[in-house]
Amino acid sequence: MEEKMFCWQCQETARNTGCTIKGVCGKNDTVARIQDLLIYATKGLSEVTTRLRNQGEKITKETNRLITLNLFITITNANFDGEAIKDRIEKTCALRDELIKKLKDKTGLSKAALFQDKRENFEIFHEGVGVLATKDEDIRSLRELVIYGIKGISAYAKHADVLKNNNEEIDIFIQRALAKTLDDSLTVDQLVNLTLETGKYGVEAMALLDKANTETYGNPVITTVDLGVRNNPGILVSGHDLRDLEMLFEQTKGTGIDIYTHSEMLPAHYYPKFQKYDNFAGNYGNAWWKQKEEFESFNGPILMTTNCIVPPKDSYKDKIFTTGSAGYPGCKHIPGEVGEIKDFSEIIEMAKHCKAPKEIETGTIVGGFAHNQVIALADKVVAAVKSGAIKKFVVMAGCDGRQKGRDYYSEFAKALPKDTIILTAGCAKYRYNKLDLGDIGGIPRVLDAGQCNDSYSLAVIALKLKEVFGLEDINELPIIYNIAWYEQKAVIVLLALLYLGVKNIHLGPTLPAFLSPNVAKVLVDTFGIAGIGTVEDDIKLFFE
Ligand code: SF4
Ligand code: SF3
Repeated sequence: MEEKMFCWQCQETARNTGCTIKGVCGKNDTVARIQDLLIYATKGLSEVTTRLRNQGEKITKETNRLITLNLFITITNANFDGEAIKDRIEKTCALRDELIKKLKDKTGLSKAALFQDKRENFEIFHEGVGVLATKDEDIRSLRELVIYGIKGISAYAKHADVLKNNNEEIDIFIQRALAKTLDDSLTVDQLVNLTLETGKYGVEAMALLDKANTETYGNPVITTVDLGVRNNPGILVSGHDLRDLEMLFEQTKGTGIDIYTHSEMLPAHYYPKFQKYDNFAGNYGNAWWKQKEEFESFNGPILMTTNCIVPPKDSYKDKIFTTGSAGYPGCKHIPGEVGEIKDFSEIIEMAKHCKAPKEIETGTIVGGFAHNQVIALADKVVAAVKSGAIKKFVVMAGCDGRQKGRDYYSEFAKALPKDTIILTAGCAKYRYNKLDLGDIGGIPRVLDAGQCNDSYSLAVIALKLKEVFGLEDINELPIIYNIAWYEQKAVIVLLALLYLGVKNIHLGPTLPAFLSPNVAKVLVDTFGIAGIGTVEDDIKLFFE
């Protein structure tokens, strides 16, 4: 049956089965169909590039970039701008048509690689496009798991790319894997293997981004971040793109405009290079889903560099600017390709005429515990473990979201025994990073490594501890994994951890709707993946 839309890629999907009328995130059915078509066209282009590589042709960086950005744009809450997405479908199909001319053998190309339609039809339902086009529920589940994983990889690869770090092997994998999602001859077992391979490239992409970030901005250091406000007008920056933030800092030098971070931009404070800017004022507010109240009281313009956008209220919509993968109809998009300097003057000009932000909280939080900093403290940490002062580490990385059930994470953090340390990354931290959970011999009980991509840092820390304690297996460490997910970057973090051999990860607040019962069983049987229960039951499960 033809659906208006079908999307189940995030944790908040309707009834935990799928959004079919309108997205819980605010994505309407038209934009959902246009996004589906963009993914379809991108799969077709990837089939062609993969064939060309097999015939010995080189694929340009521009083509690789087009593909990663197409994927990134369709991540939850990144881009709601149907017309901008239609532009990309046109671009993708035109490029594909050029490349098809170079193919020596055009036999057996999929419908996606041959798809043609007029722009005015991009928003109507197309047979064979979208999640439900795959009829077998296990194949569908695995195909989508792979696609969501590579959306996450694409986001991280894009962030590394703007910092002049790329690894073509990652692009080759992305395109090969996308082409495989069109291949009806693949079995469930082959797709399970492709899923695990996706995890491998997830590790590569996060390692690449870690290298890019630390080589460009220095290794994160322990940092105290202000939560209050100053008296100058400000610009609030959200999302994950550090290069955009850097360009904005360069352009606001001497203007009297302060820069604040929101949600996933908080970890920018931990990098030595950003600490040099004296107009770097602090972090304003909480996780992405609180933006309706917090953007209003901020008073100044807001730059969304990536996901997560909540459809804005009219009261501040004209102050929202998007760039990169982000987009929202009616909000100004600041253009700029990889390597170009973006022009943020309109945002800066607007800020000059705005009131200073209204203070919504005071105090500070501490972060900057990425791998280099934690390893520098290794002696102290190891001594605390050996003395019994630290009994367990609890990895509570991932995403935050608006669902009520997420109170679990604040309550779980509060209920943890006092001799446990929380290792975190991603916006999940906002559920417990202001609870004053204290410290153990000077080591804070919440160690924030950074953004969701810095979950890689947590894996590096775990591997280092394994080495220091002389253990054979990462799972022998006193580490519990209780991870919260929301969008597709968390999917790649999960697949990356599985690839690194981490077992018994608890995933919540609900298990992904896109896991069919059989695929969920494979994850449970092979990796010990489990959901969450009540705080009381889970504390018993982990500690008794
Ligand atoms: Fe629904 Fe999530 Fe898809 Fe939005 S991204 S339409 S909330 S499943
Ligand atoms: Fe958060 Fe969107 Fe996922 Fe990057 S900002 S962790 S949800």
